[in-house]
Amino acid sequence: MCGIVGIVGKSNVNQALYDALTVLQHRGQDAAGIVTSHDGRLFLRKDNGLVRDVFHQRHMQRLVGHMGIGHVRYPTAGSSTSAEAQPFYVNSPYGITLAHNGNLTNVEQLAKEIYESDLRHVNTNSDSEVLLNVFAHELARRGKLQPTEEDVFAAVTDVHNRCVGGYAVVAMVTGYGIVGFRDPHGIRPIVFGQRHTDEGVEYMIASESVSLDVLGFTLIRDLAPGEAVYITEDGKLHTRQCATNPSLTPCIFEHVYLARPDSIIDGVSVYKARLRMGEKLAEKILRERPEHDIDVVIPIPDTSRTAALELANHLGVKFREGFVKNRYIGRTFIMPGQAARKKSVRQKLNAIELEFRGKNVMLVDDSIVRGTTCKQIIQMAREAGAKNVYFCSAAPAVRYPNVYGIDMPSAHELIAHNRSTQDVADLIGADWLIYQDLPDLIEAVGGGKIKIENFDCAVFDGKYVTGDVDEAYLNKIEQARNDASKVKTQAVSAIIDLYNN
Ligand code: PIN
Repeated sequence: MCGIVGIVGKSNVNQALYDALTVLQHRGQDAAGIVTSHDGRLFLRKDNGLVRDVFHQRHMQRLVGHMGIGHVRYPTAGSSTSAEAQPFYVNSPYGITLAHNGNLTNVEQLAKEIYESDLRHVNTNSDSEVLLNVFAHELARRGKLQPTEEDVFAAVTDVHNRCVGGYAVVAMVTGYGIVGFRDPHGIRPIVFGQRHTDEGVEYMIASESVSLDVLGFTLIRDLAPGEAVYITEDGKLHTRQCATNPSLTPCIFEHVYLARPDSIIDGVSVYKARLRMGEKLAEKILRERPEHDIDVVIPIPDTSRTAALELANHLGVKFREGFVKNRYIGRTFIMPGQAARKKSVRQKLNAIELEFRGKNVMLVDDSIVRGTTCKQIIQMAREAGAKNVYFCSAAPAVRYPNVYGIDMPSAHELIAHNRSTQDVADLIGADWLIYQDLPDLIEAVGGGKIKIENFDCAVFDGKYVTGDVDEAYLNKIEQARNDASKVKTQAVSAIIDLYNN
């Protein structure tokens, strides 16, 4: 998962891009980048690290220009080098830079076409660089010295015809403008908005509406699935539907955990959706055990708080903060003669004993993925003296891998893959485990004021909306993710060896 932003302003946009990226930091902490354009030149800074660590005064001074795009990256399999930080750049045509959130499922086919037919070179393993080259090729094909909005939209149409998967994209055509577009299923989120300044109207395109709010932009709307928005350097905004068969099936997991609660995606408040998840869970608890003996509802910070609060309200049970999170967790240093050790949950979370001692506690988390963290948290609750530890997941069981750009483990690492609820309860050590039912989650997100009927729920039901994901594809990504984690382990051992020798 990643965060993207693009701004066409009336004065330098470097600070605004930086600020917007800090607001999107929750979408990726692995790498960050900004590119701006001024007088037909572009200026790029990108590296691994948090936004505040990647950009120093000297970098910001160089990032001049009234328009630019930015990116924060989440580590995904095979994308951990700084060469794969975004935005990516191709010089022809016009000088195009691109930042992408999502994942293309036909990347192998595209990479082959780019090399064999489009005669283009791709230098990394990133599907975003492939996407950039497809877009650049399709724009170049128009053969214009100066691209018009018609040319840009035609190129996006061709991108839709060639690329399959989830993608929300911002791309800058140096000296001309910024284009934003969303895949024909609208899997990943993208919005645009405007703000008025003395010099005129400025526009922002971003992954989440919260980055518009914080920078004083007002939301115009989400891009529709398949739609593109093109803002020229002099501030003219054009939109166009570029897909032939668009249909909205946004990723439901954005609402469960990825997005900030103060964002509004496709008209749905993430915060409200999470409140409704809590309400639905409470109803399920009351159906399963009308005579339940829950003494207290305790959220596992931070995402689950909203759902846990409403769950407690609906049960008429006390809501208490039982865990405190360390907001200033430090780095892990590898010392000579020591192996790298992962930070334990205990270093990140600490229990307030008086909320647990002698009580039947209902812990609430947004989801159970690997099950490793929640197992340790349940153990902590027991050590703090809980009588019974019950566990609620605001999302249904995560049973299948994600292929549209969320960094999730491969199937065999998912604790619920091929397992029943009782199996998972036993493995994590819960006295009672309640998962949200999928129809309830869909109703929680899509059943508010704005109705959305279809979502990408593949991690819960194994149905991939792009229709091209089969057993063979899933096996391939399973293998790739395993290999990537092996490479990582080998890299860590190599560093340790270096210290030891
Ligand atoms: C919570 C994010 N949330 C916590 C991510 C843990 C699964 N995990 C998914 C629960 S927050 S486990 O955003 O950091 O606040 O299944 O691997 O145990």
